[in-house]
Amino acid sequence: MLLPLQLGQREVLAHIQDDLLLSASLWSNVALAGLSVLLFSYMARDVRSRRARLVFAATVFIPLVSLSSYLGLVSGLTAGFLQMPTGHALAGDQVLVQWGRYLTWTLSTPLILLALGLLADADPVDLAAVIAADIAMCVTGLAAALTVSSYAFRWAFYGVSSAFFLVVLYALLTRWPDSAAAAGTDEIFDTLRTLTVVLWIGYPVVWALGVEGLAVVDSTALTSWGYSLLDIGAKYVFAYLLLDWVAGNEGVLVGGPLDAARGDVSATRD
Ligand code: RET
Repeated sequence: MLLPLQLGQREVLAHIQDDLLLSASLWSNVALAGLSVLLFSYMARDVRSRRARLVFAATVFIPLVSLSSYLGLVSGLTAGFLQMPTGHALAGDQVLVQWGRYLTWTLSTPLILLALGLLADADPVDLAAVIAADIAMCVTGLAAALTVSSYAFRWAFYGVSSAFFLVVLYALLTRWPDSAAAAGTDEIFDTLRTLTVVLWIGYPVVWALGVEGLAVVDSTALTSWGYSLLDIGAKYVFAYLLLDWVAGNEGVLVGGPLDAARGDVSATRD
C-alpha cells in the first residue's frame, strides 16, 4: 500500500543532491527556519497578556511549519517527478514538482493571517472566512500543481485558486485596516500588510513563470529559489517585525474579547 510513497523518493533525493542550486534553495530555509524558532522563542520570554501571547504562539509556529516543510522537500518525501501534459512548454518531460510546499502552506498561511487578524483585532467571523478562503487557495493551488491529465485544467485550478486569493487580498486591503486603526495598531499593521500583499502576489507570479506554469523560467532550481526567497520575506522577516513590535508594545494589544473574557488583571492599557 505504501509503495507509491516509496517509489521515486530516492531518485528525487539523488536529483536534489546533484543540483547544488536546488539544494541550496531548500537548505537555506531549513537553517533560517531553525534559527527563527530559537530567536522567536527567546523573544517571547517576557510576554504576558493573552492576546500578545496568542500572537506569539501563532507566529512561532510559522517557522516550525516551515522547518517541517523544507525537511519534507529536501528529503524527497514531498516532491516528485510529474510528466507535463500536451500544451505545456515542457510537455512530455518529467518535471520535479515540490507539491509539499502547497500542502504546508495550508498550515503556515492561516497562521500568518491569524497573527495579522489578532494584531488588527479583526472581527472573528471575518477572520474565519478569510482563513477558509486562504486554505481553499492552497488546496486548489496544490491541485493546479498536481494535475497532469490536461494543461487547461492546470490553469482552471490556478484560476479558482486566484479567486480565493482575491478574497484574502480584499480583507487585507479594505476591511482589516479600519479594525487596526480602531485598535491602535495601524502603523505596524500597515507595514506588515504591505509586506504581505506584495510578497504573496509573488507566489502566483512564480507559479505562472516557473516550471509548473508557462516555463518562461524553465529551471526547477530557479523556480524553487523564487518560492524560497518569497518565504524568507513572507515568513521570517514578517514574523520578526511582528514579534519585535508586540514585545515592545504589549500594552497596545491589551483588550478586545480575548483579554476581556478572562478579566485579566495584568491586562491594562498603558
Ligand atoms: C498559487 C498558484 C495558484 C494561484 C495562486 C497561488 C498563490 C499562492 C500564495 C502562497 C502564499 C504562500 C505563503 C507561504 C508561507 O508560508 C498556489 C501559487 C493565487 C499566495 C505566504
